[in-house]
Amino acid sequence: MTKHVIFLVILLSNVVYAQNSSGGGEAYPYLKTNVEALKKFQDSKFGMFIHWGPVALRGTEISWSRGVQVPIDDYDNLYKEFNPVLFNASDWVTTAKNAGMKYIVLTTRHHDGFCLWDSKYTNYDMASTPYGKGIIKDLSEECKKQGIDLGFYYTICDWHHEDYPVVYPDENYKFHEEKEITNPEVKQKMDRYIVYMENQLKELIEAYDPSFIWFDGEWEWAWTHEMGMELYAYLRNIKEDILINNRVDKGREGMAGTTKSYKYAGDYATPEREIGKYDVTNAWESCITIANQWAWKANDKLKTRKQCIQTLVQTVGGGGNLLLNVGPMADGRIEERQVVRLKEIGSWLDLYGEAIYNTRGGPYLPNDYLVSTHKDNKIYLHLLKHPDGNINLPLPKGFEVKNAHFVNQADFLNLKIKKGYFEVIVPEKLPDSDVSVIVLEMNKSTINMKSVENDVY
Ligand code: JFZ
Repeated sequence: MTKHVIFLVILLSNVVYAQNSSGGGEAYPYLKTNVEALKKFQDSKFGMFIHWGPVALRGTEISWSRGVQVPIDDYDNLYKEFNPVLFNASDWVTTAKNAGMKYIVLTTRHHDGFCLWDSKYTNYDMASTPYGKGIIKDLSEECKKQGIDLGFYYTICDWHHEDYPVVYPDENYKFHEEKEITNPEVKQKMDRYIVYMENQLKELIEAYDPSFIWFDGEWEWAWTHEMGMELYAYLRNIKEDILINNRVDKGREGMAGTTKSYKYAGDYATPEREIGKYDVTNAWESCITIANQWAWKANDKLKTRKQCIQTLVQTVGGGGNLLLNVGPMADGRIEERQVVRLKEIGSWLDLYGEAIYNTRGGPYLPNDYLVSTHKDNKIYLHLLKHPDGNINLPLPKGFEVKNAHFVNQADFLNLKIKKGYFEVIVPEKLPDSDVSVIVLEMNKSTINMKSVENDVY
């Protein structure tokens, strides 16, 4: 009997947390996203994206500068000078950890084709540099040691590989429609190229046990919906609980990154360079740079503390995760001013982390003044600006507010309950200059709370 009750509770809690996601797409509808892995991912909220490679020697954008600002011949030989003697996995992971990040996603291979590990399947890799060895082994061991999840960015396009048919730069490079390959020679090359990718991905998973594979480059014409679903199934077959972003398939809607429909494979959506739209049903992660470029650039304009923290709370309040990108320098270090900025975010999270980690977005729809998160019997109101006096919000249906106070402050704020509304009087001086957080203690668990429109604040 108790066994059945326990089973039922597990089943129900899965139902509560189960997000709509495509998983295997129309070819593999039974290949559902792993529920526990997705829950852990959504609980962790904040990760570090790392874009790195020999191009850091030039300070231009990774891959996109190949054949544009940097002649192809120069670009493809940069690895011969790439010797990041100051790379220290512990420094990178500690930097992420001190920022309050729970996972790291590293560009194992970007569109320029260079591989950051020692790959059996190519010599265009770290082992062929003066440094002489891959860096992913150290990084994965350090992540395990410090309790940080590790994911691998691996792009589908490789503009350096002889079998890959798309050439960049071409005249009007933009998102391409998928196209059937009619030339049998090209078809043969593409088939060989897919085997190359599968081999490398299997090599990465077996050697370093990543939690996520973060695909990219799926927009090029040579990649088809069928290829995407096959690759998704191939990887889930190697590691059942791996999470794979929606760029494995063709279902992504531009930079907004949402998935067009369940016919496409993928476990979460990937808005790029923007905070995703409010969506507490589907899993998503915004990737945003701490400076301007993905890869390191001297004097690249850094986002302010306020921009970073507000981006984080707006993302989480909208139901997503934030993957904040840093580009380490050619010598292997993360630039000091970036380390300092990341530490500032971490210090904010030391105080306000309870309003971020393990929460879900909403119930209030984001506006210019506030975003909200919730967990247990609490709603958190993250203030992006001073509301000038008071906050006036509709009560979620069936809930009561017991009291209101700032996170980490014992004093209750002045609270007035009106018909269907409540009002919190906000003191003139807020505890944090960039984002202060008010906790509303509710009369019951907020877990199944529905979203609430808030035309007033
Ligand atoms: C892609 C990458 O190309 C970029 O370098 C970075 O890794 C990011 C996370 O993902 O972003 C894109 C995708 C498509 C275009 C530009 C940037 N495009 O087609 O112009």
